[in-house]
Order: sequence, then C-alpha cells, then structure tokens
Amino acid sequence: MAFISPSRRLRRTPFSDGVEAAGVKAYTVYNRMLLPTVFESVEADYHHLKNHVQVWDVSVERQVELRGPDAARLMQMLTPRDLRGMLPGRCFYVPIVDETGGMLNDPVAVKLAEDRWWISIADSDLLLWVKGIANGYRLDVLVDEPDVSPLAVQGPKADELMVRIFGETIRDVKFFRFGLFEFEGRELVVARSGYSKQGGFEIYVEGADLGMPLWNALFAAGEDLQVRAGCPNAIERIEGGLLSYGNDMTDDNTPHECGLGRFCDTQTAIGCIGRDALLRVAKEGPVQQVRAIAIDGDPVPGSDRAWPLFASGRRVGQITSAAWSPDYHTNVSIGMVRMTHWDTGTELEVETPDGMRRATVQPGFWI
Ligand code: THG
Repeated sequence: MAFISPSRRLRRTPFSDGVEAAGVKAYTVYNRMLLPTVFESVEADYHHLKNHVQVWDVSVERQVELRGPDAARLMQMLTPRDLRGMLPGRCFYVPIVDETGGMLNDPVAVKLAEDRWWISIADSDLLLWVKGIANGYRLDVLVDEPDVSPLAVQGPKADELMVRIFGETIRDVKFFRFGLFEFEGRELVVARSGYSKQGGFEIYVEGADLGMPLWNALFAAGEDLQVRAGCPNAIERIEGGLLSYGNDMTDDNTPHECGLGRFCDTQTAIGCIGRDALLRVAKEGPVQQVRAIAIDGDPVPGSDRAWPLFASGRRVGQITSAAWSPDYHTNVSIGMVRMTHWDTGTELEVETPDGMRRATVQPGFWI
C-alpha cells in the first residue's frame, strides 16, 4: 500500500474539507484534481444512491469558459452536434472531435448567453485545444478556466433536498436545462443533470468561498433524508451506460463508435473541425461500437486495463469497464466490439485478470 503525496499540482477543491470529514476512502485523479470513488464501499454507496440522496464533489468537471463575439462560432468548431437550435438556459451533451474525427472529450456544454458558454469537461486537457483553435483562427473570444466547481445532488430524494435550499421553483427546472438560483446572496447556475441515472441536479458553484457553506447547508437540511457524501458510482454508471472518457473511449474512437451518433448532426454542423473526416467515415459506418455486455460468474475484480474479447479464439474487441451489479445479479460491463460480433445475444469470451469468462452482448444498457 502506498499513498499519493500532496502537492499544488494535485489541486484541492472547494469541498475537499467536507469530503475528508465525510470519510472518503479512495480517490482517482481527474483533470489534475482528486475525484472521490468510494465512501463506505462501492456497493453500499450504490444502494444508498438508488434509495436516498447524495452530494458529490465533482469539481473535477472543470469549466472551459468561452466569452466574446466569436464564442458560439468557436463552440460549433469543436463539435459535430448542430448548436443552432440551442437556446440560452440549455445544456447539451456534446462530443468534441479533432481533425480526424477522434474524440477529444465528451463534455456538457452550458449556454449561458449567445456570447458566453461553459464546457463542463471530462478527463482530458481540452482547455489547450480550445485556446489553440481560438488563437490559430484569430477568434474574438476569451478562453479560460473560471473559479467554478460543480457540486452534484443525485438520487431519488434530490428534489426534496434541493427545495429546502433553493425553494419550490427548483422543481420546474427540466432535464438538461438550468436556472439561476440564489445562495447567500449570490446567483448560481443550477441544472437538472448529473453523472447518474437516478435523477438530480448540478450546482455550478462560482467562487470557492461558497463551497463549504453550500456543502454544510445541504447536509444540515437533509439529515432526515439520510443525505450522504457520495461520488460517481462505478456500478450504477455502467448499468446506465454512461461513458467514461479515457476508459471507454479515447481519441482513437469516433463518436459513432462510442454510440454517440445521436449527438452528431455532421451534415449540418457547418464549421466543425472534424466534419470532413466524420462525413468520410460515416459513409462506411463504424466497424466497431460500444455495447452493453454481461459477464458470467463471480464478481469481477477491478482493473487498470482493457480486457480482450474473443470469439472462437479470434480477437473481436475489448471490455473497458466492468463491475458486479447487486441489482441485476450479473457482472455488467461496457465493451467496444467489432461489427461481426456486436449483435444482441452474441456469445463471446473475455480474458479477465482471473481467467476466461463467458460474455454476452446485451440489447442495451440495464438502466
Ligand atoms: N456533468 C457535467 N460535466 C461533466 C459530466 C457531468 N463532465 C464530465 C463528464 N460528466 C462528461 N460525460 C458525460 C456523460 C454522460 C452524460 C453527461 C456527461 C449524461 N448523459 C445522459 C445519458 O446518456 O443518459 C443524457 C444525455 C442527453 O440526453 O443529453 O448525462 O455529468 N456538468
């Protein structure tokens, strides 16, 4: 057993004091910040998330802010999703692609105003790519990382808890939309979104000084709701088919391979830097794609590598995330599978760290 040495490069978050006091047991590193992965145990956290309400320090979802007359133009250069119909007050899940059509990130874009956007990023250095584009094309836009840290409130009792802090009108916020809500005299962006399928909100906490006051207010207000500190849960997110950039896809994958074709309008997304490349590959269609895959046998171990998938001894893909699901009584997983073997019901073999297991392609994710 070894420990991570503290340093300024591994940034604290506005909620780190609360996370530590709540007894965090494990972290991962994400955008050079600490992201909690376990509080009680991954399984106990999973059951609690599905039955109660949790507060998650997801400060690692850093914002890339675009501000200025060319903000909307720059945003459309980054993604093959057509943004023309997107109104201020909306959040869009957007694939970000490079000039080859490879995935650079899969953030949530938040349109604050025509000339002001936040890109709420997954784990890759998107700021550098966006600054490079803005400067290379001499765009009239400021690009930086503001002092904004998302705090997620997730679970079936999320509405009940949020009402107690922000008032009844929080219930009116629709999925993937946001409103401005006051806390301690400051207006905060609050969206109905989050990295779980259990429902809830994300509060974009602007100003690190507000972090612990808001954290403490949520825990004080939610005692009878059994509110707990939580974090994105590996089991629940695999059941729900929520992809993890760097795990389930990299810049070697197109959005179509990732199953994100429904978030692409490549024909009409004029200006998108990867548009020509995506139009070319779209003609043939993807030759591999993300699938939900059940893995037989006892609970699979955790892993820091992809597990090869085979059919009749031939390599046909890989498992990129896997966990035992208490609710579905099987190992749930996300895999990238070649076209010849991606049909529902196809039986495969997966090489796990503790031996070969049978794996079956599912019709869809579990949630
Ligand atoms: N919220 C915010 N920022 C984020 C994440 C988030 N940045 C990092 C990471 N998560 C980005 N990845 C995702 C992946 C999935 C979703 C959001 C961000 C998601 N998908 C829904 C689904 O697939 O069911 C809905 C998508 C839609 O219909 O538009 O929510 O979680 N701020």
